[in-house]
Amino acid sequence: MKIELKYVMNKAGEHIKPDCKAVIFGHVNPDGDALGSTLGLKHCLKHIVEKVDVVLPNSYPYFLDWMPDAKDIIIFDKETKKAKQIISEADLLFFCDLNNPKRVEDIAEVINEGDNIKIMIDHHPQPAEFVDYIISDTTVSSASELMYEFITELYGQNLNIETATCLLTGIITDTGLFDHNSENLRTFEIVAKLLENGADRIGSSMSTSIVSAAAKDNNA
Ligand SMILES: [Mn+2]
Repeated sequence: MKIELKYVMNKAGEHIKPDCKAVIFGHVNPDGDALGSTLGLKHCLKHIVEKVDVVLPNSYPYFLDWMPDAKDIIIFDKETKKAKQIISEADLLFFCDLNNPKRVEDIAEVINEGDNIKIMIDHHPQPAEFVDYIISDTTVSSASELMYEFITELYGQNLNIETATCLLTGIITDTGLFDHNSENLRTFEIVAKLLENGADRIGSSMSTSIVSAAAKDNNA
């Protein structure tokens, strides 16, 4: 990992404190990587900060329902009032698997209302400068892969099973079971580390099989 990226990770990490309230956002029409990166971070931070929630602009596909804490995700277009309240009280806002406030749709209107620090963790090109810290790497397979680097840089190699499972799902779904975006050997090293930490390989792979089957159905 580039030294500059490590530096930004550590600078952003200085804001993560035990009395913090954090909200983690993923992109509209969430996929496996959006849930993987956001829920992966949530399962790490819930042992570190006072409160942490995942808020998504709209619903995620039914086949990601099994993911740890997926049912606790706050869907902004359904629970707008509750979501706005939580966002206004947050000290830390994380933007995962997205590079532009347009990708969170109506949520973008409320992210500047509270006194908060904004951190982006993403792999899409040309990140927009709407956050305090841009942790961006377009060479990684997925936001979940970059999230692994972020979490382990700050907190070491031991991940809980839920975090490992969520990050593995993000990597497997964004690479289409290593069919694309996975020419980098580092991806496979990280997958090995996630499996060592007890990641649920079957759940992660199953989600990808369903995505592939749905894509074939649509093309038929
Ligand atoms: Mn992604």
